[in-house]
Amino acid sequence: SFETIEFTVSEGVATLTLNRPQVMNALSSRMRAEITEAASTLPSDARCLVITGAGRGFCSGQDLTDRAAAADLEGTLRDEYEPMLRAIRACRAPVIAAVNGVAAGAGANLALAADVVIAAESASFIQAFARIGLVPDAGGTFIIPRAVGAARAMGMMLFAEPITARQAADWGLIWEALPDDAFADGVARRARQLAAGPTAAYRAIREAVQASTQNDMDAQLALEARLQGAAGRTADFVEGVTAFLEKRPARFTGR
Ligand code: T3D
Repeated sequence: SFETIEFTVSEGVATLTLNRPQVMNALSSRMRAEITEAASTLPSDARCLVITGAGRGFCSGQDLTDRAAAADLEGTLRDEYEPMLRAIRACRAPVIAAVNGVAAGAGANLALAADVVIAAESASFIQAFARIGLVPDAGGTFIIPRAVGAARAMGMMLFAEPITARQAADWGLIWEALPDDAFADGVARRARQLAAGPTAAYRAIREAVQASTQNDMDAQLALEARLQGAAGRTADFVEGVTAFLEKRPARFTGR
């Protein structure tokens, strides 16, 4: 069972709460393993995964109390961070990062690995790495320049200052920033929406968008055709078209 995260499933929505609030949910080795396990073994009734933080922060990145001078950073990234990020990107169901408070270092990049990032207005994103003499990791140098362009990515990483949730939304780094008092309801509404959606099509959409960062146009067209072929054979597609023709909302089952 989990020690560093809370994991619940309710009405199709799995919620993973980073749960070391006394250290702003800093990532320990154990926490990385638990996030990886939870995201890669989602129960079959879960059709959306929400990742959020307990207390006033989202995640403060690597647990720095863990880091003696001789820590093997390369090995930690390869053996612990990479599987965690891949588990999120390859999760069977769409992933929402519900950024309730500050997201720093690998904690920011954990959030940005999600499919949809919703932040409370009081939250912020810090590429804190350079402050302690490190390089942004956990996928940050892949995701951030593609999202906001090189100029803003460089500024974020070199100055290592907090970017407000509003700024992050204005730059296209995240989906939206919500007033704090509307945050929980806003996240719940989007989570319910995704949990009631065509899960197989969502997975294919995520795969296509992720692949678009590496593919050329021809490869991407071929991928779209293959994924659409599979989507066209799902029960949800039949239901979607039938509901449209019957002028009623679709009742997707995720298959
Ligand atoms: O393997 C490898 O090491 C390579 C991988 C690296 C990945 C990384 O993520 S490197 C970057 C690591 N993270 C940081 O550098 C961020 C460090 N934290 C902060 O800059 C600030 O704490 C925050 C901006 C996140 C929040 O600031 P604030 O003022 O709201 O809170 P605070 O008072 O600084 O923090 C509250 C407590 O959490 C405090 O403990 P205390 O004084 O109450 O006993 C603080 O020490 C603790 N805490 C915060 N972040 C971490 C942490 N403890 C351990 N590790 C942390 N990352």
